[in-house]
Amino acid sequence: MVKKRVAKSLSPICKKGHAKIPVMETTAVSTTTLANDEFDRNVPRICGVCGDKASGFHFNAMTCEGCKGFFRRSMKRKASFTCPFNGSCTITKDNRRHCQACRLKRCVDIGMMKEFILTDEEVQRKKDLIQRRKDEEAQREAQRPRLSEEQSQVIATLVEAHHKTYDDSYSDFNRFRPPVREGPVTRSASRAASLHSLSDASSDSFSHSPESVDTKLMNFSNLLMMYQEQGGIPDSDDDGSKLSMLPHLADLVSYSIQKVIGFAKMIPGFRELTAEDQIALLKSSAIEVIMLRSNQSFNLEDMSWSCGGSDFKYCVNDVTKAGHTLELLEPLVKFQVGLKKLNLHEEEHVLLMAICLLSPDRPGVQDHGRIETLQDHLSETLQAYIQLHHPGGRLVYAKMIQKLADLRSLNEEHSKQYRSLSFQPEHSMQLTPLVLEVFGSEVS
Ligand code: VDX
Repeated sequence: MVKKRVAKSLSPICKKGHAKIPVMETTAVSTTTLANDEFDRNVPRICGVCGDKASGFHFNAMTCEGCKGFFRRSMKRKASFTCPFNGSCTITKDNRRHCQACRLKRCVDIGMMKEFILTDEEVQRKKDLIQRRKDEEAQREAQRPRLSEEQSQVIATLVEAHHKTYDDSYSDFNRFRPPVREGPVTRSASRAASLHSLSDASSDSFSHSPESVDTKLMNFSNLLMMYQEQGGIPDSDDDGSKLSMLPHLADLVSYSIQKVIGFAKMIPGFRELTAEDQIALLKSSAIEVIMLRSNQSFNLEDMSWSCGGSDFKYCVNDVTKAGHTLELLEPLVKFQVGLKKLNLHEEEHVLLMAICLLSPDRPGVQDHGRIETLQDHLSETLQAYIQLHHPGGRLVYAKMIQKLADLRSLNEEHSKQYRSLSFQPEHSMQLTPLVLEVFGSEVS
């Protein structure tokens, strides 16, 4: 089959210096494939013959459907026309039917070539090719690996559990003891956290009777409500050791613990663990899950947790007024930034929280094997999800696992600073029974 090189000067389009003309392997130059070529993108879509709206490249020139058909018919019929006028008619959309001779001449002038016209056989071959591609694509789609029914179900359950336990309006925050941002900042905060009093304020937290974890969790929330109703009268004079943000942040964390418990109970398999294992997992992971879930309110622009209005916007400085130091807060903010930048899908975010909660290597867990199986199942679901639904997410899983490692050391540092805080009765009295219970060192 003869392939003609298309001279660059043939069409006005070529003259503009668009370097390459896509001459195809066979003469079967598509009348439509060219339309998708990079090279037509900057070309005005106006028919080079009559000025009508063009539908793409046809037989090597940008033309409308009408002139495409006209050229093909003329060539197939080997027609020869004569101009009734003087052979220099201007062809327009409206008069293009008037002079076939000048219209055809214009076709040739702008570079249309009969060699580009497909024979009937070629047309059929092209149709077959298109159909084959369609079939292949349909087959690929059918063979694409998918999440199992069970995996999809787990994800749906976790997403729903999270929606039920994370309120984006943050309206409940109005029920917490109010935030107070006052007093000498860093000095009092760091002093409070570095003091190691020997008094143990958490010894009077409620005892562990052999009731079910559900009853215990119920007690948690009742106690929290009672505690909240008592409230705390803000002390206006500042002796330098008062942690003005502690009541509010203690209530925020206490409230969040309840939500984490609610979320945990909806993780498939969690409720079937023994009450002891449920408690061991919650006690050791609560702060990590809170740090994870708080990423939803974390704001990269001002590096703060923004939960509506300026009252409920928490910056590092505010947290120092709850007795914590930069030794925790600096890596905590770094963690939040790194996590935020992963741009996790909600599905990934909830799976990460569930995986964190179901870590078998936590102090006090009995049925290590069972928890490991549950966690493995979630990890596989997460990996499959990322592979299938996170474009360019090859490294996302590894980065998420690194975040779990970061959380362990944040947990470690928080425990250390929390211990200092809880050793001081004037501070531990600002905590809630639930916080004392969950972050306390007693084992059930
Ligand atoms: O996202 O040692 C989420 C709900 C919202 C808001 C939120 C923010 C979490 C923050 C910001 C949530 C303030 C300081 C916090 C941080 C996570 C951990 C950190 C609470 C909680 C503190 C180091 C925790 C100190 C707790 C304590 C005083 C008891 O659930």
